[in-house]
Amino acid sequence: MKLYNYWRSSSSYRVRLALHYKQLAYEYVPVSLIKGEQHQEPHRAKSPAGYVPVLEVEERGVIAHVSQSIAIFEYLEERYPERPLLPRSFVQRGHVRALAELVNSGIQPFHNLSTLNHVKSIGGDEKKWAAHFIDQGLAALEKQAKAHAGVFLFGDTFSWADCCLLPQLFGARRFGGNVDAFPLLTRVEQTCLELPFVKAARPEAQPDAQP
Ligand SMILES: N[C@@H](CCC(=O)N[C@@H](CS)C(=O)NCC(=O)O)C(=O)O
Repeated sequence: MKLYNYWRSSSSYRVRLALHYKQLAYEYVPVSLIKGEQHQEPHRAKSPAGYVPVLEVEERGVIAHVSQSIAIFEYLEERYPERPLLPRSFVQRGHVRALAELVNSGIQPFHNLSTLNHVKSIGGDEKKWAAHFIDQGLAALEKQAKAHAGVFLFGDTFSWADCCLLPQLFGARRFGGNVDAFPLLTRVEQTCLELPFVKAARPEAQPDAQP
């Protein structure tokens, strides 16, 4: 497998967490969002929408490209069910998916690079814009997670919810969000950051990381 990704992209970080948790080997292929490589060939052929991450897989001799981090989670879960990242019960799976979506559709799109560039181009304050949606989204996540949190964001097993939480807190700090206002989220984060597979997936540990 190859992962086309960028060290600081939160959706890329989600997928690295899933791959490292499942102990799946992959080749790291950097795509620089700062240089605009996501919009150029050869990346466009793999992601017509111009996004990272993209997971390249080979099934029965055919190479395929799976994009969108949640779709990649689904692919990995079905293809490699060992070391699951979803609970067994259908209701619990629904709860974990809901936590992941609070981040995936409720926060990250608002601070995506192309969103911020557009806000700026129409005269908006992109930093204030991002901070607003991050604070609002993390408050919703903190509230919703309370009912079922354990050692991790959902129960006592690492899940998709944690794969989305860690990159979102990393992103929140980048954009000046006040993460200390969310004691449950930061407590789970501290626990996760001690785990060796998390350390391996962190942005700072990637080959294209910048100081
Ligand atoms: N919902 C998508 C989001 C993909 C996405 O927004 N990727 C960002 C980086 S986190 C990107 O490639 N942005 C490039 C751009 O906006 O030009 C996912 O979960 O993979």
